Amino acid sequence: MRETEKIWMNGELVAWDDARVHVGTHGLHYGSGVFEGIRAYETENGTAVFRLSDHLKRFENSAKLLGMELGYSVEELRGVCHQLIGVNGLPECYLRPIAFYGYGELGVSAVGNPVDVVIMSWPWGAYLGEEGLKKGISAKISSWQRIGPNVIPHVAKATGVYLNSMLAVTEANRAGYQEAILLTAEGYVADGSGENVFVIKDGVIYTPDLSTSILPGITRDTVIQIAQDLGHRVVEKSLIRSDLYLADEAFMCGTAAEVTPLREIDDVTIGVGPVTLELQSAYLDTVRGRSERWAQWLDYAEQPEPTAAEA
Ligand code: PPE
Repeated sequence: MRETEKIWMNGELVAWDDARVHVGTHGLHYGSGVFEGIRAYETENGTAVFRLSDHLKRFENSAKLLGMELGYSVEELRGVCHQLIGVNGLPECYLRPIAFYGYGELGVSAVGNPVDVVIMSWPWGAYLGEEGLKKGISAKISSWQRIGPNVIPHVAKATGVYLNSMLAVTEANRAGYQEAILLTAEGYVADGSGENVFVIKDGVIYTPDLSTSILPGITRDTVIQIAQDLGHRVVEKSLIRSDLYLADEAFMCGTAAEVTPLREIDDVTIGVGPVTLELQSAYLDTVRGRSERWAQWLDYAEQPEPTAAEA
């Protein structure tokens, strides 16, 4: 990862190298944390963070599901994100808020442990490669099942949950695929290791509904709204692996992955289709502030006051 100047940690801006924790940190031992992934894009009117408040509300909900007190409001964290973008001077970046049970007691119960809250920002290019965005990626249905709603709340973007994703994507990468798609214990299509999944069949766009063990993706919600606005029919329902193999088109989406076509699933070629490319370009126009229709989703960094010479 590319280092930047500062990291915000428990209320203070600290130098990148000084943002450290003790090895006795609860979150390190038990994965007891929650996090977010947010992108800020360069637009004609300066840097804009995409759906910042929605991400921070999900952060707050994730913490609530773990019984964790963040100690900062959404509005306060929003201010921190803007401050960090300013001090790190990045026109485009990925923001990573993370909160975890800290150093206090060890033992699985988190009662009495302090909570550390941190926000990092750094430049992060195309998650699945520039080539992946254009030509699509290959994915493997994982032999690992996606965690169920009564295992760990899948609605929470919790750090420990990502062991599930890590096993799946590592297995897929070792087998020569770029991503993994996880099914639920019942065999329904859930998520990629870090993305939501969509298929297109006979002109209709399908994606697993929120009661399947998926992360309620903000990009998923964005894509659904954009697609409907463009006149497409979007159906949220349970999908099985055959729906993937028989799809006319398929894609994955997420903050990091944006809209990435699924060119191949297991050994079935799907290719890259027109609806996927239409949605990808509409999504990129939206996040880069080129679409008036969705201007409400862009949270612009404060513009510096014009200097006397410019005014
Ligand atoms: N499902 C999973 C399992 C997931 O991790 C993500 C985001 C999504 C769906 C899409 O959610 P959203 O970003 O709100 O549209 N994954 C984040 C972390 C990736 C990582 O490697 O770290 C992300 O895209 O930022």
